[in-house]
Amino acid sequence: MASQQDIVLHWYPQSPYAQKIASILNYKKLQYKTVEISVMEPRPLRRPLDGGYTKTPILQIGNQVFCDSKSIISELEARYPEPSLYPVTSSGHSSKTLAFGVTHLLDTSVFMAIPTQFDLELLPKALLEDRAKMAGRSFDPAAQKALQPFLRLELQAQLGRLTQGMQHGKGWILNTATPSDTDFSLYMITFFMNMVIGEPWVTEHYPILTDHFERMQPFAQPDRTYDMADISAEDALQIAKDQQSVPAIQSVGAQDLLRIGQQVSVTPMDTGKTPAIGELVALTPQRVTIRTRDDRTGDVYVHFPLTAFLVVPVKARL
Ligand SMILES: N[C@@H](CCC(=O)N[C@@H](CS)C(=O)NCC(=O)O)C(=O)O
Repeated sequence: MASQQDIVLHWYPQSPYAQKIASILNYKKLQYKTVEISVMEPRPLRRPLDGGYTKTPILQIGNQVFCDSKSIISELEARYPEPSLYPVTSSGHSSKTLAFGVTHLLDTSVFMAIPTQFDLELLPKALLEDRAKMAGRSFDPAAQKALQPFLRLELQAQLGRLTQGMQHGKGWILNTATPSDTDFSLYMITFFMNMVIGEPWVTEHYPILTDHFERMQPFAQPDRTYDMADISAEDALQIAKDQQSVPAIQSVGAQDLLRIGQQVSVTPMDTGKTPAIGELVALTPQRVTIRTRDDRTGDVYVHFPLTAFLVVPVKARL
């Protein structure tokens, strides 16, 4: 292992998922660097680090790169367990299973209901085309505008159910003494709604969400992210090259399906279905790790969660 590995968040500030990860880095009092990337593809200088994965954020630690917030969070929690994102509940049980369920709901169904409220006519055409490609369908701004009030009813139905057990001024979603992963996801949801629909609407209709968002501020410390050194994409590649290490992961199972050393593709199963391709170096029940190589970076190990990702030998790509 390299003795000192820099943590580098590849983000753009408008990305709710990137804000979630930045807030967790801040909560865990970690020192990190940021690379501000473009809000859309192409990102040629990110490619040597992500193997082809196109979503945001990714977290680089030396020459190890973690893709998708699930893999980023599990790595951060393993390396820096305190303060934990999975505190025990008031009844003394682990919050992990609950966090998996409610965070999943927030990150999928609730999250996807929010961009329906964008005024697509105001977005740059190139960005719209990029997001249509990511979603795997075309966008019709006029049709979306006509449907918007009806789609808002659906969003409000979800928010109404979500907030029914919350208490104003106190408590965390999973009944823990300190915020859990799920509170950071809800923070991200409110951040996203404030950006898309506007803070006054959110506060008028869901004062409980604004209250939760405000109570999260001292933990998430959004201003602290800007105190971190912002480096160039080239500097991030150099960090990978200078800080070479081999991950110590014991592969478990599935050897009958996938062979260590073979070329595999790793593809998100929801949106942004662009495969990352590399040599399979490790597979565990929760994680897949591939290796890519580039003159600018040396070996890069790219880690993905297995939940919501499909790993197949390259010949049988999705
Ligand atoms: N499942 C992913 C979702 C990440 C995601 O959807 N990110 C959005 C930005 S918040 C994205 O990648 N947008 C397209 C892009 O940045 O090119 C995660 O948990 O990290």
